[in-house]
Parts: sequence; structure tokens; C-alpha cells
Amino acid sequence: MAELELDKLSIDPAAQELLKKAQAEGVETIFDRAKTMKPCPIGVEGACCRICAQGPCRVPAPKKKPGEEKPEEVKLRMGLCGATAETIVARNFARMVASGTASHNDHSRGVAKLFKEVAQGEAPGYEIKDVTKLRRVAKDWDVALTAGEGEEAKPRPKEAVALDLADKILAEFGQQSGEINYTRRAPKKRQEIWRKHGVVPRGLDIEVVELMHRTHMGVDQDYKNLIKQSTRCALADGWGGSMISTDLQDIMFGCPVPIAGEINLGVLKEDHVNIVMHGHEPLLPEMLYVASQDPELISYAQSKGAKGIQLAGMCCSANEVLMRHGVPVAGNYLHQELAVITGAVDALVVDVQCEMQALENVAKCYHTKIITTDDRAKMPLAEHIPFDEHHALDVAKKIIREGIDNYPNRRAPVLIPKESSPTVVGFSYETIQYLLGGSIRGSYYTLNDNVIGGRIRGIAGVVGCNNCRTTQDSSHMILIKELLKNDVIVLSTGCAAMAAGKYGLLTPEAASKYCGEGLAEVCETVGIPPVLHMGACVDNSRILMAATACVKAGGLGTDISDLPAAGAAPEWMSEKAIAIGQYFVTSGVYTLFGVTWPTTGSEILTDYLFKGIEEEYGGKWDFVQDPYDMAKRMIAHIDLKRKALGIDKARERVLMDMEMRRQLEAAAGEEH
Ligand code: MSK
Repeated sequence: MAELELDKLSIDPAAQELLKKAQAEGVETIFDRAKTMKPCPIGVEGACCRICAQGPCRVPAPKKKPGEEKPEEVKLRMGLCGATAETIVARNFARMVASGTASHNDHSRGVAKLFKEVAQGEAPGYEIKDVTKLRRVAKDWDVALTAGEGEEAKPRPKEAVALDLADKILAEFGQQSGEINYTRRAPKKRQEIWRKHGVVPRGLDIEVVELMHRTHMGVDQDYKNLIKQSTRCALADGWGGSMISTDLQDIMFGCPVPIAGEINLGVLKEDHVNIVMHGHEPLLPEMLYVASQDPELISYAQSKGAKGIQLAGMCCSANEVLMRHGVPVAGNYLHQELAVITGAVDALVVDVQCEMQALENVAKCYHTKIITTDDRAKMPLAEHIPFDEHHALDVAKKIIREGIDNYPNRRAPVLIPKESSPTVVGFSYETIQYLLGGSIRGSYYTLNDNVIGGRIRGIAGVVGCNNCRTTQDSSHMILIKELLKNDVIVLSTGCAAMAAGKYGLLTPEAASKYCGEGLAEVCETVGIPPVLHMGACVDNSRILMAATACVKAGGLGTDISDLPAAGAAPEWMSEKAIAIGQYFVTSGVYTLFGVTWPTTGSEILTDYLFKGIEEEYGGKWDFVQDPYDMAKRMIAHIDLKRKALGIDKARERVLMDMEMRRQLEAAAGEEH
């Protein structure tokens, strides 16, 4: 095995410690493979076409010769069929959007189906927890909340409302024409922009299917037209499937409110049965949470010599149960193999998305049982215990029992790093409204007021994955700290939010340590962390709602693109991230990605995504690897928007006031 430079792989001491252990025990991880297997230089540009059997055709971008400012374009680059580099790269980009959207929307379909069964009383153990949210969401779907006329009108039972809501939502998956419902939630101006460009999604499935059709050999060969359908598809994710998942999960499992938690591998316990839930869907983890508290199972664990059962999360399944129950988190994406390497994980239970098949191989070297639970996501060497919503608690208990049975089989030396950080999470869109908007106004008015007054310079979304091609968590941390220092409040989801948690940024105390004076003052007054953990990847829809609420509260323009805001995924890696980025860009947000950019094979297409698209949607993509530069560009954009809104002067005043205050304090200090 190749020698690894640990500090280049991860800034997390827990990860470094376990990578050392893996090396000593001869266990190969993604970090080893990243060293020996370099990315395909043509694929990385999006310039490889393998959609028919005449290829793969490769159309790499011309390279600069030494001393040349720009490479000379020798001839029109095209595949055997004549598909240009623009078409090929756009198709590859579009397929990423289609796959990302399909992932979120298929998750959403599962949630909606469960929701219907809950409404029908056919999913024992699940319930409608948040009736207030049910009623609010039902209203958005034009579901009647009362029965009878006039004074006779009576509130309908929650189950009846939920059933009608479920039917309306499920119908939207197969809807063939018209407009999906939640685009109506966006600011009016945004809706008009989408209508003008013909990108309002008709249904949730149709946009994915049509996009896949259009990327088939010999169909859509106009790169802008491919990007147009990519937009329609991505909007069906952010303002469709993802938003539906968030809403229905909140209704069934509870809308998150601030709650304490712990993050990092140190949450595992040597003397407990450790069960890690990994993936994206909260349906089974909700029941695992219940089952883990079952006194019978706890005494069963004790009968095997353990002190109890420690449940922990990984990736976005973790975010879901952390936000709602404070279940500790073992780590983000690049921690999955490392959790097994501790030698202390008795069962690693996976559902869908972001699970590496390498888990099977790593698990062979330890005693960990990998248990797949979703019929859509199996692994050949793993044990499969299918989730069944009709007997969800039984399934959960069976899984926990398997973990307990495996506890006596631990064989490798156990090493659990000590690192784990306290966090405060659970900042749903509604909670932020309550905390920053106040219950009287019931809007984001106070947040806007702070932005207008300059205490908060702007709003940033920092989201997305880990990527083994860059140092784990490093870009997340540098970017977030730079933003906070400059009074930019950060909304976060996914692995980025977990990274923030690992290094102490999800606590109210972080405000005085990392923020500029203005932002620190706001966070301290309200008692919130400067990085607001808003949930899992599907909960990026909460950020869309928060942005919309800012527009609606007034004073910051009439559209999302007017806001002093920007978004970033500095360590992205999944196709879902591209779908998310595309719906943010076309919702009006300047969106920056790090690590690598998948359209460099076509300068024309890249130019369109980085510049031209802004004329149409008011948002645009950008790619920058250096997180300091990324922060600078985000802040410059925020300042540009402040200027356009005429609130740049307010900020200058605020800063001057602070400077004056500092000088006064210094002078006062000298006097004493
Ligand atoms: S889990 S999609 S690695 S954020 Fe949502 Fe993390 Fe990215 Fe998976």
C-alpha cells in the first residue's frame, strides 16, 4: 500500500487516526485508491461520449502549448455521429441532473407512499406528528381543511386531510401537463421568469424521462436546449420532490426545532452495541431510534456483555434523525469506511445513496455486519433485511438484534477516536422564521432588517459532500470561517453541515469566536449558532423557502436573485449535487462548486453556464478550487447585490460605528 500523507487526506484528527490504523492493519480505503487511481482526464472534462456502441468517442478540450495564452482550436471537435463537444458535454451534464433529480424524487415517492399508508392507518408505528404543518401544507395543495358549509363547517380529521393530500401529491409524480404545485411558493417574479423560459416542470417523473430521452443518441443536439430541459428537470427536484420529502417527513416525524447533538466518530462506545444508520431516508431510522430504546432489546444487549445500545448516524440519514431526535452522528461521507475500521461497529445499516460498495470489502477485515434494507440498493456480500412499512418496528428490532448478536464477534483491536463535538441543530425554515422573524410578524422581517442595517452582510448556503480528491472538510471549514468573519450567516445541509459540526461551528458559542462583530451580535442576541444546520440534502428545499421568505418579508428586492446571497458546494461529488446546483442557479442564486467542474470539455457550454445563463435566470454557476478565493467571490457578489439594493451605505456606517467603538474602547483602556 502506498504511503499516505494523512494531513493532506483529512483535517479531521479522528479520520487521520483511523487511516493510520487501516494502514497498520493492511486495509485499503478510498483514500488509498485515490492515490493509485487518477481520474480519467477526458471523462473529468465531460468530454467522453458513451451513449452508443460506435464509441466511446472522446473530444477532449485542446490543451495549451507552453508559452501559449490560449490553446489553438485545431478543428471542430465531434464524435463519430457528428455530435459536437458542446452536445456531448451538455448531454453528460444533463444526465447528471437527471440522475440527481431521480434520486431525490424517488426518495420523495417512497415518503409520499408511506404518508398515504399512515393516513390510511396501514403503517403501524408511524403517525401524523405535526398537525400544524399538515394543515399548512394541505392549504398549499388546496386540500379542504373543513367539512360542511358556513357555521356548520367543522375541521376535518387529520387522517382525512392527510389522505387527500397524499393523493394530490402522488398524482404529481405522474402528472403530464400544467405546472407542479410548489413552484407557486416562489416569488411571483421568479415564477414569471420560469414561465417566460418555458421551464416550469409539468410533473415530477416526466422531466427526468424527457431529459434522458433527449440525451439519447441522435435526439437533442442543441446544448442550450439540453440545458433548458436540465433546468426544468432540476426545478422538479428542488421545488418538487425534495420539497415534498421535507414537508411530509416533517409532518410524520416532526418539524425540526433546535436540539442538541454530538458529531464525530467519538460518539461510538466501546462497551455498547454500536449500530450505524447510513444513507438518506429517515423512514427506517425513525423506527431504529424507537427500537434502540426498547428495554427488552437493551437487556438482550446486556446479556451479550454490552452496557447498552448506541445508535449513530452517517451521511444524510444521520442528519434526519439528528435534527429530530438528537441521535449522535458518526460522520460524513468519507467517514463510512473509517467507522468500520474502528472495529466497534456491530451493524452498519444502509438505505439509499452515498453508500460505497467498498464497505463490503472493509467489513470483511472486521466483524461489522453490513445490512442493506432497501430493495433498490443491494450489495452482493451484504445481508439484506428489507424495510417493510407495514412491520417497520419489527424490521428495526430484527436489525438491532442482529447487531447485538454480532457484538461478541468483535475481533480486531477496537480504536474509537476521542473526537466528538457538541452541536445545536434543527433549524428548519419555520424555526428560523420563529427565531429571527418573531412570532408577531411571523416573517423573516428581523433577518432582513439585520441585513439591511449591515449587521449581517449577506446569506450563504454552504452544502454538499466530501470528495476524496480534496482534503476532507478543509474547503468547507476555510470557506465557512471566511464567510463568518465577514458577517455572512451560513445556512448548511448535508455533509457540509456535519463538517461544520465536527469543528465546533454549530454551537452558539462559535459566534463570538468566528464571526465579525455584526453577525456575532445578532447570533448572540438570538442565541443561535452562526452556521444553521438545516438538515439533509433534500432539505436544501428549506433554503429555497428561506430565500423566498426573505424576498416576501420585504426590503431586499422582489426576487431571489436580488438577495445579497450566494451558494457553494466546495467538496461536492455526487450527481445530486449537480441537480441541486442547477435548481439554485435557475432560482436566481450565484452558485460555486469546488474540486472539479464537469463541463470543461466545452468552453462554449461552460461560458454559458458561468455567464450567459445569468441573463436568463439571474443566477449563474462558477467553479473555483481555492476556498479563500471562493469566499472572496461570494462576498464580492453579496456586496454587488447590496449595492444594487442601495444598502451598501448602511453597512459602511455600521462598520464605521464599530471601528469608532473600538477606538473609543482603546482610548478608554489607555486612560485607565
Ligand atoms: S450525504 S449527497 S455525500 S452531501 Fe447527502 Fe453527503 Fe453528498 Fe451524500
